[in-house]
Amino acid sequence: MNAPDRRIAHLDMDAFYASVELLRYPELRGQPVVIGGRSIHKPAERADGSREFSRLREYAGRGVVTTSTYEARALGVFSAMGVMKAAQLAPDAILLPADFDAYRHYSRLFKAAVASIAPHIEDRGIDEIYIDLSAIDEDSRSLGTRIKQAVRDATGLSCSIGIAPNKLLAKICSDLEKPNGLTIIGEADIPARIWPLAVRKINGIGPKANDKLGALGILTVGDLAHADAGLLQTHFGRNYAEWLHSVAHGRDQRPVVTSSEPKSISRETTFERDLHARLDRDTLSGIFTGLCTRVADDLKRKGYVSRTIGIKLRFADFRTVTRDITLTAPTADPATIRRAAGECLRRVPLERRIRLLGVRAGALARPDEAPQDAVQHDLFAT
Ligand code: TTP
Ligand code: MG
Ligand code: MG
Repeated sequence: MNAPDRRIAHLDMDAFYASVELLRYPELRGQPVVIGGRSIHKPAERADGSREFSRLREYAGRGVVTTSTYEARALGVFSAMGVMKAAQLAPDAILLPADFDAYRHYSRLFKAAVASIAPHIEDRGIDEIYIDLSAIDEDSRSLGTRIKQAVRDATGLSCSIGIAPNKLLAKICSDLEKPNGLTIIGEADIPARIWPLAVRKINGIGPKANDKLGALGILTVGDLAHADAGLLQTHFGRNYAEWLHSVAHGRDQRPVVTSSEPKSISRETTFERDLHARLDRDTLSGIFTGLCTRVADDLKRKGYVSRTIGIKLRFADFRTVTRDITLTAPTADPATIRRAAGECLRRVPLERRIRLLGVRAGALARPDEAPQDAVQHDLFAT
């Protein structure tokens, strides 16, 4: 059973990055627009003040689609698809580079707008939150409508909200009527609304579990709810089997955790062509320093210092390695991060060409929580 008095909302912004771009370029409304270009794809301003946009068909490179408008999705273009592939499906779609500062700005705005109505919020990333509505005495439809309006007033953007007895169901529901959805379900609606859905709609059933369930003939949440407990245990182990069974019945007790702090801040980049550690040394070094600077900027902007610096490398053969290092004192200083990341890099054999490079700052703390005695130099513990 779910606790009888809980009412949880999940709110997710619609086509978030793309929608923020449409605020800036309203003439693109109604068109297929894809976020995923580089800065050269920024629109050029003509003499008469109108803008000239890049089209997908002009793109060459290995970038992926970050997100797309619903008009682009109708043409088959979705997040994580290669931009070149997307260009085959929608050559005339508009291509724009990402502007993370703008997205972070609107992220803060929409969260503040929700907080003005319902302050019990769990931050789940740039465009989504859980909201515990249990203490608010107002019916779900009117409250949900009011929150959506507050988000629109503050940002000009639309979102979709699911309201349900718990986080699991709320998350599923916010997706059911996207975009601009408001989906409200109670316990009694589970068979009709949740059971027909594919099992991968459940947050926590990843591609592997999804495939395994499929092989057992378990395709929908309803199939899962009615699956034999012994069969599930045999294939998934006791804990996961029990979890599968309970989520299929829409049960979830997890609380809405108000101040969720990020565990790490990272930046990574996939190169236009695979780079060689020695032959492309200068290029690599410049990119590496740039990543460190961006991580340092992110830390400062978000108000954190970090105690572990790590790197990620993906080679041309897609093998991925990571290394990290613990500092003796936390930092947000780009030079310190660059030196620590350099230490990590020296611990990786670099015979193969490199496809992707990333820098991560972990073990985050607020500067005022960090010990003040260490100066930000020569901090390497290892
Ligand atoms: P999502 O909420 O998953 O997607 P969305 O807001 O673009 O569209 P939807 O209406 O379906 O919610 O992700 C939020 C933002 O995160 C998205 O606008 C861009 C970014 N993102 C990535 O950078 N890579 C990804 O693979 C995905 C899925 C999203
Ligand atoms: Mg979204
Ligand atoms: Mg989201």
